[in-house]
Amino acid sequence: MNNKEFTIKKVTLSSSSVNIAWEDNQISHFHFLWLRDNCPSNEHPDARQKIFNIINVSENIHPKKYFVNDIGNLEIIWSEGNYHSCYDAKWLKKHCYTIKNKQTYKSPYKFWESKFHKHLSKIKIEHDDIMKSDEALLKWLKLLIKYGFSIVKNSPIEKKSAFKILNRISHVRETFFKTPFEVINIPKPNNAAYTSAGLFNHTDLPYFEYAPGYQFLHCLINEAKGGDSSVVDGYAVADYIKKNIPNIFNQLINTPIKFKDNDYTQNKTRIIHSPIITLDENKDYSDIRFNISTVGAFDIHPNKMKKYYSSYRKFASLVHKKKFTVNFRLQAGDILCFDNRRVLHGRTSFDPNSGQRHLQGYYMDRDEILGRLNFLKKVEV
Ligand code: OGA
Ligand code: NM2
Ligand code: ZN
Repeated sequence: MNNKEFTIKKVTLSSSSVNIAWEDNQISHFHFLWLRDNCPSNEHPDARQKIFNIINVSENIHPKKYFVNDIGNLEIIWSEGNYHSCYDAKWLKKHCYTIKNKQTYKSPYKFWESKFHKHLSKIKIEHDDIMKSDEALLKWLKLLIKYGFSIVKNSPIEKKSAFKILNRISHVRETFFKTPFEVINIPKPNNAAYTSAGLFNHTDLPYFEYAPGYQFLHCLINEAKGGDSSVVDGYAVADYIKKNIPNIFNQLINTPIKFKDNDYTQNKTRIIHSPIITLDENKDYSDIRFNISTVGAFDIHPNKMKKYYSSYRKFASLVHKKKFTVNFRLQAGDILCFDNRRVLHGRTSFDPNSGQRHLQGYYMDRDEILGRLNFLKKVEV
């Protein structure tokens, strides 16, 4: 039995839409073209992709006949081609754009600051639980969206062993650093990460047009003096700037700056211009792109340089402020997981002669996290 939410009380027609009054007193208007375009038989049953082209009907298409059938679904016989469509009432309600557009946007993100340090148990999750249960996997994915940050505890410490848990989500994003990339100090380093120097809070690979969505740093051993970790919620910083210094916020969302990589081991010179903060279609935060070590010489207009530098310096200063930084030390078997286009990360310098330090890094696209989450949540499309 359908409950009230999905039960059609009454159907009427207006000049361009089918209007449904539901038993829960909600009202939906479905445009004729929208209904014809979304007839379930338009989709290939196996390929699950549309095999109908909307330009094959006219803009004047309308129902010749419509009714609610005896199992409560909407049936329409169209004015063109005598075509018959049957719509599942539940599907219609769930996809109702009249209702959806009345709702105000609710951000999926929860911002955090330094104080979050006391609540890190919220974002910690056991390796073996994720391996064994889809429920734990779902919890992990939700943390990665909500906080953009999670620490997997008690993972094995064999080299490359993080592939197994990452493959519970999906495949990795390959880059020229290879997968995993080895975070150790090496002679003649081709990247600041491959030294024992401290790293300012940053997002990785801002010189890629499409910077990796997520990063996983698997700690195999951390026995050197120093090498402590820091993370900062870039969205929280952006939001602070938006609320407190809106003129600087406007600079940071509207001014593309140069990021570059000219790694001496590569035969590529990567150059990308992008603002530090980008927003999505809901004006929510989308990407933070920031790495002091990888900015090129700015080439913005001379009239704007001075003003831009003060915005840039403000951002750089806030992402290193105590107010926003969560500090901790990675332990062998931890996997530090974060949204690399939201959360900045850094480390203090370490003394390579005092003990060994080795992290293995992996990237994954946001598509994989979101797609897997939708699947496990059984989101209908
Ligand atoms: C990196 C990085 C952090 C660390 O490899 O990009 O930021 O703790 N490493 O070594
Ligand atoms: N590593 C760790 O953006 C960067 O160059 C950060 C990336 C070398 C893959 C470091
Ligand atoms: Zn990094």
